Parts: sequence; C-alpha cells; structure tokens
Amino acid sequence: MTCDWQVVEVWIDPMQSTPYLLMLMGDRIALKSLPSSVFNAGVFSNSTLSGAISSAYTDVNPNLAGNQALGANQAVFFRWNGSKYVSVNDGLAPFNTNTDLVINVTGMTSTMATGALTPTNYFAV
Ligand SMILES: [Ca+2]
Ligand SMILES: [Ca+2]
Repeated sequence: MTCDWQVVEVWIDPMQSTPYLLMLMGDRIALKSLPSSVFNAGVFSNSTLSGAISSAYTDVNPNLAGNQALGANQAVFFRWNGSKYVSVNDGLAPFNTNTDLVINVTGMTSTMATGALTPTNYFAV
C-alpha cells in the first residue's frame, strides 16, 4: 500500500466519539461506513474549537462562493489553532457533540488541497 501521509498520533475526545470504533487501516482512518464526501474546509480563526467546528460544518468548501454545508455522512478536515482536525458527520446533518466524531490529527505530512477530496484517500471500511 502506498503511503503519502501518515497518522503518527490520534487524539480522540471521548465525549465526541462514543458511537465510533476508530482504528487505522494502513494509512487510512477506518470507519463503519465510508463518508459519501470529504472536504478540506481550510483554516479557521475562531476563538474556540467548537466555533471552528461550527464554521467547518457551515462551509466545507472555501473554493466556492457562499456556504456549502457539511451533509449527513460526510467528513471535513480543517485547521484551527495550529492543529489539523477531521470531523465525521453521522446520519444527521447538524453537528452534535455526542454523536459526531472529531479527531485532532497530527503527523499528516502531505499538503492537502482545499475543497472536495477523495474519500478513499483518507478513509477505509
Ligand atoms: Ca464556500
Ligand atoms: Ca451530525
């Protein structure tokens, strides 16, 4: 398996990830089902992580004018306060701290284009 990025360390907030079994398969994040779409929402300067999550869910694609909200069963990467995060949305579009996964990802070595990404480049089932 080719490896263009690595997850060296993954921090999971147990308050935000209880429904998920998270593991790494090779260089992919393994989930129960593949997100239908994955985006890189870019960098947010909100004062809190929850604010940055809200911004990411509001507009996942900085390349397109206006807001493109994160849909159900989609995932979004973003940067906040010098760290990279990924959130995987469950079957309900709004963000819910109890049911939507949020991971602080460190050690991703590749540069990531903003906007739409290829789900299978980052996730596996
Ligand atoms: Ca946009
Ligand atoms: Ca949700």
